[in-house]
Amino acid sequence: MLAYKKEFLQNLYRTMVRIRLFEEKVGECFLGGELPGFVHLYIGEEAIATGLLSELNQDDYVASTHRGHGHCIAKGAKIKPMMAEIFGKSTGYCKGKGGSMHIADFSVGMLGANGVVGGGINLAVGAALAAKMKKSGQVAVTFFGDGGANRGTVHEGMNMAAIWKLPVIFVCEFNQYASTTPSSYGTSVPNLAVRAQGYNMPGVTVDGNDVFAVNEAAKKALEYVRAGNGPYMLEFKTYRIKGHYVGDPELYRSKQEVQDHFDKNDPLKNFAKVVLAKKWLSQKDMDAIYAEVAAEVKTAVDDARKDPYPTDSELFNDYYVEGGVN
Ligand SMILES: Cc1ncc(C[n+]2csc(CCOP(=O)(O)OP(=O)(O)O)c2C)c(N)n1
Ligand SMILES: [Mg+2]
Repeated sequence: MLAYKKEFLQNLYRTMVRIRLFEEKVGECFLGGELPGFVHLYIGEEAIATGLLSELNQDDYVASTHRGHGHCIAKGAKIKPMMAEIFGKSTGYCKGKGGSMHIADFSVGMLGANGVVGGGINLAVGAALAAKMKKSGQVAVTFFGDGGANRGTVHEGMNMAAIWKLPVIFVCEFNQYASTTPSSYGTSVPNLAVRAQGYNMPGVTVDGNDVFAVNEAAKKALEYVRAGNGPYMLEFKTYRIKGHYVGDPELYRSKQEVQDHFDKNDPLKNFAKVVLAKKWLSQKDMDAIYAEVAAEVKTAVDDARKDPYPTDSELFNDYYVEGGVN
């Protein structure tokens, strides 16, 4: 294994813990009846967003999914306005009118979570087309699940990105389920990366619960895409630890199956095992980061609880963005 700078390792851990603790809090608040709408948690998949998006520049683009909190956090969105948005408060990213599945922060290249499965694909392809036309050097990353992989938009987007050699990375988060449907039933091949061949782009399958494997794969993909070779597909194998949404009765799988995955393959524990064994970080280093993030998440929730809801007069504002995205 390669050596990494201490600061980089601390940042990886901080981002993974930030996602984990943010999601645990969101789950708790939802079950406490404090949140409107639906929330889909990213717990167990933290290494993917973290290992991959840590390699992007701030002005590179990300188009996300319904399970988007982790992507937003790893791209640099702030957790206070994220939490406020999920609470429906006027201090949120969309002034409380979007909710969990519409969090966006154009200032850090986050084009938005997306309630439409496969809905982020063509946004990313469009952003990549703009980047290519402007010769800005920016890349676009788009996420989709093992279920979303079967949407037409993925195939349309991949073909267009391939023929026009657009700087897009197509990222499949293969977490074994699409809502209640196991991937073994709903998806034609065990490794979706083979589909990249059909669009004449590289496609690799990587362990998505190993942040180092994710990061190495991300660096290779980015080098290829930034060099102007066209799109690239990354498939990350992972497991959805929580229900499809908070409150999902999960009648389609056993508690034992979930527990086994969490005990044997939690991305945070995997990270800790490596960095402690190699003495890259100490337990003390990690505990300090954990405590700092726990306080940050607590403040975000405390503030979100106190903040006001948008007023009725706000209802028809903000339908369009002045000037668009740069
Ligand atoms: C176009 C569309 N069809 C169906 C849905 C309902 N839906 C929301 S999430 C989901 C499953 C998605 O599974 P996957 O792509 O594997 O992502 P995961 O939830 O596992 O992260 C479905 C069917 C939707 N939101 N949009
Ligand atoms: Mg899935």
